[in-house]
Amino acid sequence: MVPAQAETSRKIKRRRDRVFAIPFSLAILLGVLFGGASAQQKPSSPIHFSSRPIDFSLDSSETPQRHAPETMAGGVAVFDYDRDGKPDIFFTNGADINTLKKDSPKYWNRLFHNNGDGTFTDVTEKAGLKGTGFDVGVAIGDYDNDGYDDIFVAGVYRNTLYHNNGNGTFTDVTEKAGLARPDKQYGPLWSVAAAWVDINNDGLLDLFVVNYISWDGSKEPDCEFNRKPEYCHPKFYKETASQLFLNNGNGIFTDISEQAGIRAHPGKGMSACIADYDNDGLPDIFVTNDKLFNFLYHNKGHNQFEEVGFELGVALPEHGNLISGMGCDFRDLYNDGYPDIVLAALQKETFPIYRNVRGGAFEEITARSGMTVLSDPMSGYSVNIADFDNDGWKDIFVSRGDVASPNMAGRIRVDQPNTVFRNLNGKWAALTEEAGFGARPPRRHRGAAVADFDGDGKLDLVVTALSAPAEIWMNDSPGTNHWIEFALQGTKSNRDGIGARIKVTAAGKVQFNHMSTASGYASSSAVPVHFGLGDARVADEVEIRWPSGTVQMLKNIVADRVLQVKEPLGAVTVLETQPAPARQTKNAHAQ
Ligand SMILES: [Ca+2]
Ligand SMILES: [Ca+2]
Ligand SMILES: [Ca+2]
Ligand SMILES: [Ca+2]
Repeated sequence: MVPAQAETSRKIKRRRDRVFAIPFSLAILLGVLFGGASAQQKPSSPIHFSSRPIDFSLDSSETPQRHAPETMAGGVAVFDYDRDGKPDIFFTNGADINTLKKDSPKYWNRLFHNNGDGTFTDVTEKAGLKGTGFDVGVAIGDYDNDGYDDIFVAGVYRNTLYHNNGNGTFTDVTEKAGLARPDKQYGPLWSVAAAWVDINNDGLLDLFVVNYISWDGSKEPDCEFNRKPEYCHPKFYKETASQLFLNNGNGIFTDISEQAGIRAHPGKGMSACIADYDNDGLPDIFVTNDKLFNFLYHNKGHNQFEEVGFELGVALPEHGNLISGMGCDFRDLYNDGYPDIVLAALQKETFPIYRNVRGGAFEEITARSGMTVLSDPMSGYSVNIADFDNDGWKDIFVSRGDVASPNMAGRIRVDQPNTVFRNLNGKWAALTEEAGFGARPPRRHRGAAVADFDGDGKLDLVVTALSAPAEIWMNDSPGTNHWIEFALQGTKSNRDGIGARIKVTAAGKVQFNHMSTASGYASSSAVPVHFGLGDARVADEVEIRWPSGTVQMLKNIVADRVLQVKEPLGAVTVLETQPAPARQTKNAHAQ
């Protein structure tokens, strides 16, 4: 870099720093700085994002030795830790790979408070969330039902449960909760992800922990590319088993992995996503594995699961080859009431889509839906299913990038841009440059979470990338479609309403979603359940089936707002909300 260029880039950096601190509306006007669409120049793509900076860089301690955890970091969560109605951001971060200690602030996990104007303030130190070890995944859930969402962090050899004290601080309660014990069989595990799920609908969130491979940094296998160390194929490492911890309700968890039928299935787990695929009222668990078949744990009740991946057709893609299963999401793409599965994998493996056929089986429709052709050249980590253009059809965001180190850049595309796949009634349009993702350099993207950061009803994204700044993508899609969000409050059910299934009928169209904070790679999105409504200004009928079994009906719900919904105490209730006089954006209530 010649000095003149260096000077220019420093100036640009200073300008960017300033933009970070200025109000959101002005930042939109200056959006052209980031290559996004300016206020004058409306994007033509139906789904479009503009880049915003945030002062976090993921540091996984990349070394020339290429230790496996270095390329698997980067979980991120969105959740409203202080209950001010605006989703905040928590990033996990690495540590020194040799000591597995965060011996520098560059390795700290970070909590950012959402100021509401598109800017975020780092509140990590006050919150007590710096962390201690090499962290990877994060799962958000209010495990003690006190109204404040808590944080589970999955890491290499050490997981952490942080209790949210409700005053902006968190306490590490891992030991007390019984979650700090090394596994009897496997010893210290490398956990990459977790999911909060109330497996027995007793109102207490249980914890499913996804463990990856058996790893010892001092015994790393020798893998090379062009005579340089390279990250090894997972076949060089032994499998480990996932874990299921039952919430006893007194702040203590019991490991029931063995009795529950989870332990009998060791794998190389990468992510877990949750849905009740057969609509029997019990949440089921899908687990992706790296170069192994996927698992689908059917919940049989009484804290028992059976693994039905092969039986139901989700273990492998139809070509029958093992793929590098990465992140997943498990939601209804076809508005038929049965949640479908999407997972990300590496190039030449495609991003498989399994369509749920009335709860009894899954049909792989990757090729038929056009996804094979679109995703074959891509590598991806996170999958997040959400309706980004509010047309009533859920789209698929994939954070892209390869597992390989930059040394392999001559052979494969290591750094990649992100892509959103727009749902065209079951077919897909891959939007990359069109969606604005070319505004930032391609990276090895990892974790991703979805939230409406600025309250405009358009779902935004936060994405991490290895050895690079995190990315905020503000949704500035051009349409004026309507939307509604449900912020659930369980009473008999868990406070977060995780597992609640919502059916919305608007202008004769029916759609479904459910509350789950597990989506993406190592990531968690703990936000209200979002529906795009297209032209409809009113949701005519809303049916909420709570995990307790309570069915709640709401009628004539005016769109374009977040509706706070409390689980009623009666068995079945029908409530109508009066249409609001003017277009309101926030804080309507139903009970
Ligand atoms: Ca709590
Ligand atoms: Ca089920
Ligand atoms: Ca859509
Ligand atoms: Ca937004």
